[in-house]
Amino acid sequence: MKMQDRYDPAKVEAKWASNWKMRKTNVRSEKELRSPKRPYFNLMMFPYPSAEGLHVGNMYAFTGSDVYGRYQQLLGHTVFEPIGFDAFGIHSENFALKQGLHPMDLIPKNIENFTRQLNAIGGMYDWNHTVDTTDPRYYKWTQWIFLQLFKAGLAERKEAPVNWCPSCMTVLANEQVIQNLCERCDSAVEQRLIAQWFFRITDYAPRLLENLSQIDWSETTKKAQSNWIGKSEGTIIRFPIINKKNNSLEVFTTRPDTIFGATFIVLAPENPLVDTLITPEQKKEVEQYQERSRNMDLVSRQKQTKDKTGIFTGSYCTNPATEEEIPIWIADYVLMGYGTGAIMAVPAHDQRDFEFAKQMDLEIRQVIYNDDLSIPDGLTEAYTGDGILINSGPFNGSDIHLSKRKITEWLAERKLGEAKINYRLRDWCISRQRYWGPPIPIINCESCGCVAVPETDLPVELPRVDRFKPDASGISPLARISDWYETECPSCGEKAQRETDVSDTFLDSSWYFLRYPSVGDQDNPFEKEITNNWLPVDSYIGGNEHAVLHLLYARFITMVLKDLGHIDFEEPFTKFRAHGLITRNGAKMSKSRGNVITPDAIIAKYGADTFRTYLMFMGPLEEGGDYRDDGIQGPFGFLNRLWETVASAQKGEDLNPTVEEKLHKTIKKVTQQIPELSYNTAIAAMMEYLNTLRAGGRAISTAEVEPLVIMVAPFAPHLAEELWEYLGHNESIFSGQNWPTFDENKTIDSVIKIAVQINGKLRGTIVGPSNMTQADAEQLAFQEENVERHLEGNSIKRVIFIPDKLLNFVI
Ligand code: ANZ
Ligand code: ZN
Repeated sequence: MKMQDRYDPAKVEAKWASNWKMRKTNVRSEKELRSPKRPYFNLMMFPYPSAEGLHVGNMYAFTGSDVYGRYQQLLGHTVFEPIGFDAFGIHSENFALKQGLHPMDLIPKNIENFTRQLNAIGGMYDWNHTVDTTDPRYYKWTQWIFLQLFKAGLAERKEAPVNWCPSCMTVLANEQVIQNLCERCDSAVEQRLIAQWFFRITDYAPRLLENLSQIDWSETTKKAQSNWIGKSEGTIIRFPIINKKNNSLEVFTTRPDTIFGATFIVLAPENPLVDTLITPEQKKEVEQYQERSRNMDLVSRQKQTKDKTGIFTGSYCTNPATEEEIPIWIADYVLMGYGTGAIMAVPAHDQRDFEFAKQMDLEIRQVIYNDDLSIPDGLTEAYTGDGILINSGPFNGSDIHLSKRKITEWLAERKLGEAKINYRLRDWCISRQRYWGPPIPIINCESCGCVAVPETDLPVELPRVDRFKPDASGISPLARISDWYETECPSCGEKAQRETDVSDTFLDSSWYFLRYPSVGDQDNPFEKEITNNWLPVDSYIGGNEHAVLHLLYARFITMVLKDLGHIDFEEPFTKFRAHGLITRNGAKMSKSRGNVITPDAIIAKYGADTFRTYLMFMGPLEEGGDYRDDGIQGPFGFLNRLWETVASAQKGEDLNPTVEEKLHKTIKKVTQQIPELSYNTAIAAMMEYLNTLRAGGRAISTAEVEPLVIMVAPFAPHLAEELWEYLGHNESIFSGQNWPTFDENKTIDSVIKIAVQINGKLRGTIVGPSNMTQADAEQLAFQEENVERHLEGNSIKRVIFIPDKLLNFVI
């Protein structure tokens, strides 16, 4: 074969795209799925196919993951790299509404466009194993999963206060409310009481938290999950209610040590106990206040504002520690959904209680003392620091940490309380009163209650409905179609009605990775043998915005499926790395700024290989980077020079000694940096090597260029294939274990000398490789007799180390 002298990316890329397709390079065959050789499941987050097409942010994430997958393939793994479409949900539905289209017409078009773009970027996608969550052959199994949870008692319908977005006209999960606003449309969120389906993810809170220590995930992601799960160790304390025999109210506190300072009680306005506590005089005001807080969302109620509101119920209870009568109030800063929906207020040591007490003129009694505090003047704000107990009867003088335990024990002995672990995590509300989702497979029967649709009747297909716009009633659009929802009860055969809510898109994406290798199986959601071969996922790279939504739900569903005996592992993703974000010329990329990059135009101009290489060259993948419009020239020049160099290389095995040393160093560096996702430094090392190779205008041998072609392959796969073929190989560069190896000895620089001083006086020299660490240099210095003698009996105060030059001990 002959090479053109000029690098023509469009031609090369078209050739290899069709070649891969023809040779099925990226498709895992039935045989490979069943008896794979060194299988490696390389996952990336599947996109929702928007009408705008893929943006640079998507491309960045997909390329970052694809580079990793291709690298694994070159190491000799059989890599499975599927992609699919998360096409249900409010994004698509809202867009369709805006454009006056039907999602059933819109989605296939978008998927087609996405597929074209995904192919253009050169990912090694296995298109024989793709999923579209809106395909009944897929959501049949999403519904099946719902039924497994339902049958296991993990799905339940209950009335619950929910976040309601008046603009999207839908319920939002807590995770979708950002500072009181709807994540999607920025409208202020309200609270509503609706019957909803919940998954009991809270049952799994301890395990979801504990397992975090066993999985290799980005620290930031693990931290976000652990905060979200929010384990809190505290005490339940019972306060007997005055004039109500044998009745007491329970509070949850993390500060039982402050009980002697609890001067009043506050209940959440919606706490059912309130009704039994209101005295006739207070009835009107309390009910007005309850009404008022019903209209507030849960998020802003937790805000730290100085203005506290609340109403006295008229009732009192006894503080079991002081035996004093203290008033019971209601206030919206106490939430029903956490702890017991009631708190003991300790204004001296809790800031919210402090502000409330100031506002309502309630007693503030200090019970923790610390030298920094002056008691006589009183507190100007809550004191939340360390200290010892005062005004606390038998516990005076003991420190707060010890007192927490002692007071909890003291209460437990009197049956007034006990230790309790609480979690912030709430149950997962999975029903949506919208159209564009899989119908929840339940039939509501008057006599039998909620009955599961028989598995043999799945899928419950989403009918094509033209009036799918939600309205303010909060009732699902499907509830308008009696033809669809009128049915028979599978249990008693009487007239019954289908559930008209659809499920959350996060349910669709909680198990898609399980489906990929088993796509096409009509009888099982995932086949046992294939699943065991390929799962759990080896590497998952995606956005950290999914840390507490998708990634937590996927872990939960996997754990449940394990417990129900459907799979053998409980953590879906062995390794997860969160990629960073990219900006453009320093600013966030957004449509409103008009600075969004259209990948198509850049690919048309420079080719996908240059675009990929540039994206990966911007910075470490986990940190993201800044897209500078002129930045692409560097990588473009690099690939052009590589082309030229290979085209002019002479067939031969000879390695120039300088080149050889540089080559081994480069292989070492690239091999170390790729798994760290420091693609930018790997690319920089390859650029340097190419410069070394081309320096001096000497003749270059094919043996000198071939390893570079392989190392470039994850970044510029089409170009690498073309050069590989040119170098005389018939098989794809990705078809074998082609990654080059390095010889450690050849990566060591010629030896250097370092002067060793003690208090500035030369006492010896050490000899070793350049770039020695301080620790290594010290190690060698201590072995020098003269140095050792001068150091003996002295302690080293300071060490000055100048790499490759000097080591000075100050004694
Ligand atoms: C008395 C106390 C004294 C408290 C003190 C704090 C400081 P975490 O760590 O988040 O679990 N609390 C309990 N239930 C609540 C609810 N439903 N709504 C609002 N606040 C609630 O926080 C536990 C603390 O948050 C509890 O400990 C309680 O206030 C408050 F010096 O009880 B504490
Ligand atoms: Zn029935």
